[in-house]
Amino acid sequence: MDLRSEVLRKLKTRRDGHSLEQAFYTDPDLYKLDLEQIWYRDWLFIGHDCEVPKAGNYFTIQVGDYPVVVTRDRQGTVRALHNSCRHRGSRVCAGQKGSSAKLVCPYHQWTYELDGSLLFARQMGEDFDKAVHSLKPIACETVGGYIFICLADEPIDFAPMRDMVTRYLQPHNLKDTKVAFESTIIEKGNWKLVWENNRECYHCAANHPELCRTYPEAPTATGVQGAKDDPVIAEHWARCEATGLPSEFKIDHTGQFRIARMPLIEGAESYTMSGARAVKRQLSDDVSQSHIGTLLMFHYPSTWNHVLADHAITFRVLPLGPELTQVTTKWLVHKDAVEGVDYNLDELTHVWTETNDQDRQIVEENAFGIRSPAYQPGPYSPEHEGGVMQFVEWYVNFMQDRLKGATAPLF
Ligand code: 3BY
Ligand code: FES
Ligand code: FE
Repeated sequence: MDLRSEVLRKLKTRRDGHSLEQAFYTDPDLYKLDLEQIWYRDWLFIGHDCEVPKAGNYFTIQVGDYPVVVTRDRQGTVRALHNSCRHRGSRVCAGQKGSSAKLVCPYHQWTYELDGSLLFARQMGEDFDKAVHSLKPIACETVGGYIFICLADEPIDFAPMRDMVTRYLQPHNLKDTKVAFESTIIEKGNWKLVWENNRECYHCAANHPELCRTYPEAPTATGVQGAKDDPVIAEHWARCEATGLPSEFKIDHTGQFRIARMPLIEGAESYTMSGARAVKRQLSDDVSQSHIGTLLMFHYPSTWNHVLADHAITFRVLPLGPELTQVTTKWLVHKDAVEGVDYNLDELTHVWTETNDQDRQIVEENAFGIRSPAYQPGPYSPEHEGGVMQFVEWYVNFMQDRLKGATAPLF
Protein backbone atom coordinates (compact mmCIF):
# COMPACT_ATOMS: atom_id res chain seq x y z
CA MET A 1 0.00 0.00 0.00
CA ASP A 2 1.37 3.46 -0.80
CA LEU A 3 1.92 6.05 1.87
CA ARG A 4 -1.08 8.17 0.89
CA SER A 5 -3.55 5.28 1.16
CA GLU A 6 -1.93 4.13 4.39
CA VAL A 7 -2.19 7.56 6.01
CA LEU A 8 -5.74 8.06 4.74
CA ARG A 9 -6.67 4.72 6.25
CA LYS A 10 -5.10 5.66 9.58
CA LEU A 11 -6.92 9.01 9.57
CA LYS A 12 -10.24 7.44 8.67
CA THR A 13 -10.08 4.68 11.23
CA ARG A 14 -8.77 6.78 14.09
CA ARG A 15 -10.69 6.60 17.31
CA ASP A 16 -12.68 9.78 17.84
CA GLY A 17 -11.89 11.73 21.00
CA HIS A 18 -8.55 9.94 21.37
CA SER A 19 -4.95 10.97 20.85
CA LEU A 20 -3.34 10.00 17.54
CA GLU A 21 -1.50 6.80 16.74
CA GLN A 22 2.20 6.77 17.55
CA ALA A 23 3.31 7.22 13.92
CA PHE A 24 1.78 10.71 13.74
CA TYR A 25 4.15 11.83 16.49
CA THR A 26 7.29 9.95 15.48
CA ASP A 27 7.38 8.71 11.88
CA PRO A 28 9.78 10.54 9.48
CA ASP A 29 7.51 9.89 6.45
CA LEU A 30 4.50 11.29 8.25
CA TYR A 31 6.56 14.28 9.29
CA LYS A 32 7.49 14.84 5.64
CA LEU A 33 3.82 14.66 4.79
CA ASP A 34 3.02 17.28 7.45
CA LEU A 35 5.67 19.55 5.93
CA GLU A 36 4.44 19.13 2.37
CA GLN A 37 0.70 19.26 3.00
CA ILE A 38 0.57 21.75 5.87
CA TRP A 39 3.76 23.72 6.47
CA TYR A 40 4.60 24.27 2.79
CA ARG A 41 1.01 25.13 1.82
CA ASP A 42 -0.52 27.19 4.63
CA TRP A 43 -0.12 30.70 5.85
CA LEU A 44 2.51 30.83 8.61
CA PHE A 45 3.18 33.56 11.15
CA ILE A 46 6.88 34.37 10.99
CA GLY A 47 7.46 37.69 12.74
CA HIS A 48 6.29 41.24 13.32
CA ASP A 49 6.25 44.47 11.35
CA CYS A 50 8.16 46.04 14.22
CA GLU A 51 11.09 43.69 13.58
CA VAL A 52 11.67 45.36 10.21
CA PRO A 53 10.80 48.96 11.13
CA LYS A 54 12.93 50.64 8.44
CA ALA A 55 13.80 50.05 4.78
CA GLY A 56 16.76 47.67 4.64
CA ASN A 57 15.94 45.83 7.86
CA TYR A 58 15.69 42.09 7.41
CA PHE A 59 15.41 38.85 9.36
CA THR A 60 15.77 35.24 8.31
CA ILE A 61 13.95 32.05 9.24
CA GLN A 62 14.00 28.43 8.19
CA VAL A 63 10.74 26.60 7.42
CA GLY A 64 11.51 22.93 6.88
CA ASP A 65 13.93 22.90 3.95
CA TYR A 66 13.22 26.50 2.93
CA PRO A 67 15.50 29.33 4.05
CA VAL A 68 13.52 32.57 3.95
CA VAL A 69 14.50 36.22 4.27
CA VAL A 70 11.99 38.92 5.18
CA THR A 71 12.86 42.52 4.25
CA ARG A 72 11.30 45.94 4.24
CA ASP A 73 11.88 47.44 0.81
CA ARG A 74 12.43 51.10 -0.07
CA GLN A 75 8.72 51.64 -0.65
CA GLY A 76 8.04 50.41 2.89
CA THR A 77 6.53 47.09 1.81
CA VAL A 78 7.36 43.96 3.79
CA ARG A 79 8.64 41.27 1.43
CA ALA A 80 9.44 37.61 1.85
CA LEU A 81 12.01 36.05 -0.48
CA HIS A 82 13.57 32.64 -0.92
CA ASN A 83 16.99 33.01 0.64
CA SER A 84 18.75 31.08 -2.10
CA CYS A 85 20.94 32.93 -4.58
CA ARG A 86 19.92 32.68 -8.24
CA HIS A 87 23.59 32.18 -9.19
CA ARG A 88 24.57 28.87 -7.59
CA GLY A 89 22.15 28.79 -4.71
CA SER A 90 24.15 30.08 -1.77
CA ARG A 91 22.20 31.46 1.16
CA VAL A 92 22.26 35.21 0.57
CA CYS A 93 21.58 36.38 4.15
CA ALA A 94 23.22 34.17 6.74
CA GLY A 95 22.62 36.05 9.99
CA GLN A 96 19.40 36.02 11.97
CA LYS A 97 18.76 39.70 11.40
CA GLY A 98 20.43 42.76 10.02
CA SER A 99 20.18 45.93 8.03
CA SER A 100 21.54 46.54 4.57
CA ALA A 101 20.76 48.79 1.61
CA LYS A 102 21.09 45.83 -0.75
CA LEU A 103 21.19 42.06 -0.33
CA VAL A 104 24.66 40.91 -1.37
CA CYS A 105 25.41 37.22 -1.77
CA PRO A 106 28.62 36.48 0.13
CA TYR A 107 29.76 33.89 -2.44
CA HIS A 108 30.27 35.94 -5.66
CA GLN A 109 28.58 39.18 -4.65
CA TRP A 110 25.50 39.04 -6.81
CA THR A 111 23.60 42.02 -5.52
CA TYR A 112 19.84 42.20 -5.09
CA GLU A 113 17.44 45.01 -4.29
CA LEU A 114 15.42 44.67 -1.10
CA ASP A 115 12.46 43.52 -3.22
CA GLY A 116 14.57 40.67 -4.60
CA SER A 117 15.28 42.03 -8.07
CA LEU A 118 18.83 41.39 -9.28
CA LEU A 119 20.74 44.64 -9.59
CA PHE A 120 24.25 43.52 -10.35
CA ALA A 121 26.10 40.34 -11.31
CA ARG A 122 29.73 40.61 -12.25
CA GLN A 123 31.03 39.44 -15.66
CA MET A 124 28.18 37.17 -16.60
CA GLY A 125 28.55 37.69 -20.33
CA GLU A 126 26.58 39.55 -22.98
CA ASP A 127 23.54 37.30 -23.04
CA PHE A 128 22.92 37.33 -19.33
CA ASP A 129 19.42 38.48 -18.47
CA LYS A 130 19.23 40.01 -14.98
CA ALA A 131 15.45 40.26 -15.17
CA VAL A 132 14.95 36.51 -14.91
CA HIS A 133 17.33 36.02 -11.98
CA SER A 134 15.53 37.79 -9.14
CA LEU A 135 15.33 36.15 -5.75
CA LYS A 136 12.11 34.14 -5.85
CA PRO A 137 9.26 35.88 -4.05
CA ILE A 138 7.15 34.26 -1.33
CA ALA A 139 3.54 35.30 -0.70
CA CYS A 140 3.55 37.69 2.27
CA GLU A 141 0.71 39.44 4.13
CA THR A 142 0.68 41.67 7.17
CA VAL A 143 -2.23 42.11 9.53
CA GLY A 144 -2.35 44.04 12.81
CA GLY A 145 1.44 43.97 13.22
CA TYR A 146 1.82 40.28 12.32
CA ILE A 147 3.68 39.05 9.20
CA PHE A 148 2.46 35.84 7.57
CA ILE A 149 3.99 34.00 4.62
CA CYS A 150 2.80 31.16 2.43
CA LEU A 151 5.30 29.01 0.55
CA ALA A 152 2.75 27.60 -1.89
CA ASP A 153 2.93 28.70 -5.53
CA GLU A 154 -0.79 29.38 -5.39
CA PRO A 155 -1.49 30.51 -1.83
CA ILE A 156 -4.91 29.98 -0.36
CA ASP A 157 -6.92 33.13 0.36
CA PHE A 158 -5.65 35.10 3.37
CA ALA A 159 -8.78 37.30 3.42
CA PRO A 160 -10.82 35.20 5.90
CA MET A 161 -8.04 35.50 8.52
CA ARG A 162 -7.57 39.20 7.80
CA ASP A 163 -11.32 39.85 7.99
CA MET A 164 -11.64 38.05 11.30
CA VAL A 165 -8.72 39.51 13.24
CA THR A 166 -8.25 43.09 11.96
CA ARG A 167 -10.93 44.65 14.19
CA TYR A 168 -9.70 42.76 17.26
CA LEU A 169 -6.05 43.72 16.84
CA GLN A 170 -6.55 47.28 15.69
CA PRO A 171 -7.06 48.88 19.17
CA HIS A 172 -3.76 47.38 20.39
CA ASN A 173 -1.66 49.03 17.69
CA LEU A 174 1.03 46.35 17.60
CA LYS A 175 2.70 48.11 14.68
CA ASP A 176 4.08 50.64 17.16
CA THR A 177 5.79 48.14 19.41
CA LYS A 178 9.27 46.76 19.91
CA VAL A 179 10.47 43.34 20.96
CA ALA A 180 11.51 43.82 24.60
CA PHE A 181 12.65 40.22 24.89
CA GLU A 182 12.75 37.13 22.73
CA SER A 183 13.39 33.50 23.61
CA THR A 184 13.76 30.44 21.42
CA ILE A 185 13.48 27.00 22.93
CA ILE A 186 13.75 23.60 21.29
CA GLU A 187 11.28 20.99 22.44
CA LYS A 188 12.05 17.31 21.86
CA GLY A 189 8.61 16.39 20.57
CA ASN A 190 6.52 16.50 17.41
CA TRP A 191 4.92 19.89 16.60
CA LYS A 192 1.44 18.42 17.14
CA LEU A 193 2.33 17.56 20.74
CA VAL A 194 3.30 21.19 21.32
CA TRP A 195 -0.13 22.22 20.05
CA GLU A 196 -2.06 19.56 21.95
CA ASN A 197 -0.43 20.76 25.13
CA ASN A 198 -1.20 24.37 24.32
CA ARG A 199 -4.84 23.73 23.64
CA GLU A 200 -5.79 22.66 27.17
CA CYS A 201 -5.31 23.82 30.72
CA TYR A 202 -6.07 20.41 32.27
CA HIS A 203 -2.35 20.33 33.06
CA CYS A 204 -2.11 23.88 34.39
CA ALA A 205 -2.83 23.53 38.12
CA ALA A 206 -0.18 20.85 38.61
CA ASN A 207 2.44 22.36 36.31
CA HIS A 208 2.14 26.14 36.07
CA PRO A 209 2.18 27.73 39.54
CA GLU A 210 3.26 31.12 38.13
CA LEU A 211 0.74 31.24 35.27
CA CYS A 212 -2.09 30.04 37.50
CA ARG A 213 -1.81 33.19 39.59
CA THR A 214 -3.43 35.11 36.74
CA TYR A 215 -4.64 32.76 33.98
CA PRO A 216 -7.90 30.91 34.69
CA GLU A 217 -7.81 27.15 34.64
CA ALA A 218 -11.41 27.00 33.38
CA PRO A 219 -11.68 25.03 30.13
CA THR A 220 -14.00 27.73 28.80
CA ALA A 221 -11.04 30.14 28.63
CA THR A 222 -8.62 27.89 26.73
CA GLY A 223 -11.02 25.67 24.78
CA VAL A 224 -13.45 26.46 22.00
CA GLN A 225 -16.80 26.44 23.78
CA GLY A 226 -16.68 30.21 24.37
CA ALA A 227 -19.10 31.70 26.88
CA LYS A 228 -21.51 28.81 26.80
CA ASP A 229 -22.10 27.96 30.47
CA ASP A 230 -19.61 30.57 31.66
CA PRO A 231 -21.24 33.75 32.99
CA VAL A 232 -17.86 35.28 33.88
CA ILE A 233 -16.79 35.18 30.23
CA ALA A 234 -20.20 36.34 28.99
CA GLU A 235 -20.06 39.30 31.36
CA HIS A 236 -16.47 40.11 30.25
CA TRP A 237 -17.43 40.20 26.59
CA ALA A 238 -20.51 42.31 27.27
CA ARG A 239 -18.44 44.82 29.27
CA CYS A 240 -15.57 45.02 26.75
CA GLU A 241 -17.78 45.09 23.66
CA ALA A 242 -19.91 47.86 25.23
CA THR A 243 -16.83 50.07 25.42
CA GLY A 244 -15.84 49.32 21.82
CA LEU A 245 -13.32 46.52 22.32
CA PRO A 246 -14.08 43.56 20.04
CA SER A 247 -14.03 40.51 22.32
CA GLU A 248 -16.54 37.82 21.42
CA PHE A 249 -15.35 34.41 20.36
CA LYS A 250 -14.85 33.89 16.61
CA ILE A 251 -13.58 30.77 14.92
CA ASP A 252 -13.07 30.01 11.24
CA HIS A 253 -15.40 27.39 9.77
CA THR A 254 -12.41 25.09 9.15
CA GLY A 255 -11.30 25.55 12.78
CA GLN A 256 -7.87 26.81 11.70
CA PHE A 257 -7.96 30.14 13.52
CA ARG A 258 -9.76 31.61 16.47
CA ILE A 259 -9.84 34.91 18.35
CA ALA A 260 -11.49 35.85 21.67
CA ARG A 261 -10.80 38.12 24.62
CA MET A 262 -10.75 36.14 27.83
CA PRO A 263 -10.87 37.48 31.38
CA LEU A 264 -7.89 36.86 33.63
CA ILE A 265 -8.40 35.80 37.24
CA GLU A 266 -10.35 38.49 39.08
CA GLY A 267 -8.22 41.52 39.82
CA ALA A 268 -5.34 40.50 37.51
CA GLU A 269 -4.31 42.72 34.62
CA SER A 270 -1.17 41.09 33.31
CA TYR A 271 1.01 37.99 33.49
CA THR A 272 3.09 39.00 36.48
CA MET A 273 3.50 37.30 39.84
CA SER A 274 1.27 39.94 41.46
CA GLY A 275 -1.16 40.29 38.55
CA ALA A 276 -0.34 43.99 38.26
CA ARG A 277 0.71 45.49 34.95
CA ALA A 278 4.32 44.85 33.95
CA VAL A 279 4.63 47.90 31.70
CA LYS A 280 3.66 51.43 32.69
CA ARG A 281 3.37 52.70 29.10
CA GLN A 282 0.52 50.63 27.71
CA LEU A 283 0.41 49.36 24.13
CA SER A 284 -2.11 51.89 22.90
CA ASP A 285 -4.01 54.90 24.20
CA ASP A 286 -7.04 53.63 22.29
CA VAL A 287 -7.62 51.19 25.14
CA SER A 288 -8.99 53.24 28.01
CA GLN A 289 -10.59 50.51 30.07
CA SER A 290 -8.73 48.46 32.69
CA HIS A 291 -8.98 44.71 33.32
CA ILE A 292 -9.55 43.84 29.66
CA GLY A 293 -8.06 40.37 30.10
CA THR A 294 -6.13 38.66 27.31
CA LEU A 295 -6.89 38.62 23.61
CA LEU A 296 -6.25 35.02 22.59
CA MET A 297 -5.51 34.35 18.94
CA PHE A 298 -4.31 31.14 17.37
CA HIS A 299 -3.65 30.22 13.79
CA TYR A 300 -2.72 26.58 13.11
CA PRO A 301 -0.02 25.43 12.64
CA SER A 302 2.31 28.27 13.56
CA THR A 303 1.09 30.68 16.25
CA TRP A 304 -0.78 31.37 19.48
CA ASN A 305 -0.89 34.77 21.17
CA HIS A 306 -1.84 36.74 24.25
CA VAL A 307 -2.46 40.47 23.82
CA LEU A 308 -2.89 42.37 27.09
CA ALA A 309 -3.33 46.09 27.73
CA ASP A 310 0.32 46.62 28.67
CA HIS A 311 2.14 44.08 26.48
CA ALA A 312 1.70 41.19 24.08
CA ILE A 313 3.29 37.76 24.11
CA THR A 314 3.47 36.05 20.74
CA PHE A 315 4.48 32.47 20.06
CA ARG A 316 5.83 31.03 16.84
CA VAL A 317 6.02 27.28 16.29
CA LEU A 318 8.32 25.81 13.64
CA PRO A 319 8.96 22.12 13.05
CA LEU A 320 12.60 21.04 13.04
CA GLY A 321 12.18 17.29 12.75
CA PRO A 322 9.73 14.44 13.41
CA GLU A 323 10.42 14.83 17.11
CA LEU A 324 11.86 18.32 17.35
CA THR A 325 10.03 21.65 17.48
CA GLN A 326 11.21 25.23 17.86
CA VAL A 327 9.09 27.64 19.90
CA THR A 328 9.97 31.34 19.74
CA THR A 329 8.33 33.72 22.20
CA LYS A 330 8.39 37.50 21.85
CA TRP A 331 7.37 40.06 24.44
CA LEU A 332 6.13 43.19 22.67
CA VAL A 333 5.90 46.52 24.48
CA HIS A 334 5.15 50.04 23.24
CA LYS A 335 8.05 51.26 21.12
CA ASP A 336 8.65 54.20 23.47
CA ALA A 337 8.55 52.16 26.68
CA VAL A 338 11.92 52.32 28.39
CA GLU A 339 13.49 49.34 30.13
CA GLY A 340 14.25 50.07 33.78
CA VAL A 341 11.82 53.01 33.74
CA ASP A 342 8.55 51.69 32.29
CA TYR A 343 9.24 48.01 32.83
CA ASN A 344 11.61 45.63 34.47
CA LEU A 345 12.64 42.81 32.11
CA ASP A 346 12.60 40.09 34.73
CA GLU A 347 9.16 41.06 35.97
CA LEU A 348 7.88 41.22 32.36
CA THR A 349 9.21 37.84 31.27
CA HIS A 350 9.25 35.70 34.42
CA VAL A 351 5.83 34.03 34.20
CA TRP A 352 6.05 32.94 30.57
CA THR A 353 9.72 31.99 30.72
CA GLU A 354 8.84 29.60 33.54
CA THR A 355 5.63 28.47 31.83
CA ASN A 356 7.42 27.75 28.54
CA ASP A 357 10.05 25.69 30.28
CA GLN A 358 7.38 23.76 32.17
CA ASP A 359 5.53 23.14 28.89
CA ARG A 360 8.76 22.01 27.22
CA GLN A 361 9.26 19.40 29.93
CA ILE A 362 5.66 18.27 29.59
CA VAL A 363 5.94 17.89 25.81
CA GLU A 364 9.22 16.01 26.11
CA GLU A 365 7.83 13.58 28.68
CA ASN A 366 4.74 13.12 26.52
CA ALA A 367 6.94 12.34 23.49
CA PHE A 368 9.03 9.96 25.61
CA GLY A 369 6.02 7.91 26.66
CA ILE A 370 4.53 7.86 23.16
CA ARG A 371 7.72 6.19 21.85
CA SER A 372 6.89 3.13 23.94
CA PRO A 373 5.63 0.12 21.96
CA ALA A 374 3.02 -0.10 24.72
CA TYR A 375 1.59 3.35 23.86
CA GLN A 376 -1.96 3.35 22.61
CA PRO A 377 -4.12 6.40 21.87
CA GLY A 378 -5.89 7.49 25.05
CA PRO A 379 -9.15 9.40 25.64
CA TYR A 380 -9.29 13.18 25.91
CA SER A 381 -11.34 14.66 28.78
CA PRO A 382 -14.56 15.98 27.21
CA GLU A 383 -14.72 18.66 29.88
CA HIS A 384 -11.13 19.87 29.83
CA GLU A 385 -9.67 18.87 26.50
CA GLY A 386 -12.25 20.16 24.02
CA GLY A 387 -9.57 22.45 22.57
CA VAL A 388 -7.23 19.51 21.97
CA MET A 389 -10.00 17.55 20.29
CA GLN A 390 -10.67 20.59 18.10
CA PHE A 391 -6.99 20.81 17.10
CA VAL A 392 -6.74 17.10 16.32
CA GLU A 393 -10.00 17.19 14.35
CA TRP A 394 -8.70 20.15 12.36
CA TYR A 395 -5.51 18.23 11.61
CA VAL A 396 -7.30 15.02 10.67
CA ASN A 397 -9.89 16.73 8.43
CA PHE A 398 -7.33 18.97 6.84
CA MET A 399 -4.94 16.12 6.03
CA GLN A 400 -7.77 14.00 4.71
CA ASP A 401 -8.92 16.79 2.38
CA ARG A 402 -5.40 17.46 1.19
CA LEU A 403 -4.54 13.82 0.63
CA LYS A 404 -7.78 13.11 -1.18
CA GLY A 405 -7.21 16.15 -3.39
CA ALA A 406 -3.53 15.39 -4.01
CA THR A 407 -2.83 13.84 -7.38
CA ALA A 408 0.94 14.29 -7.70
CA PRO A 409 3.23 11.65 -6.21
CA LEU A 410 3.79 12.44 -2.56
CA PHE A 411 7.55 12.53 -2.57
O1 3BY B 1 -0.85 29.75 26.09
C1 3BY B 1 -1.96 29.30 26.14
O2 3BY B 1 -2.82 29.92 25.59
C2 3BY B 1 -2.30 28.02 26.87
C3 3BY B 1 -3.62 28.11 27.49
C4 3BY B 1 -3.55 27.38 28.72
C5 3BY B 1 -2.21 27.06 29.00
N1 3BY B 1 -1.45 27.47 27.90
C6 3BY B 1 -0.16 27.79 28.15
FE1 FES C 1 25.43 33.82 -4.91
FE2 FES C 1 27.40 33.03 -6.48
S1 FES C 1 26.07 31.83 -5.29
S2 FES C 1 26.80 35.03 -6.03
FE1 FE D 1 1.07 24.65 29.68
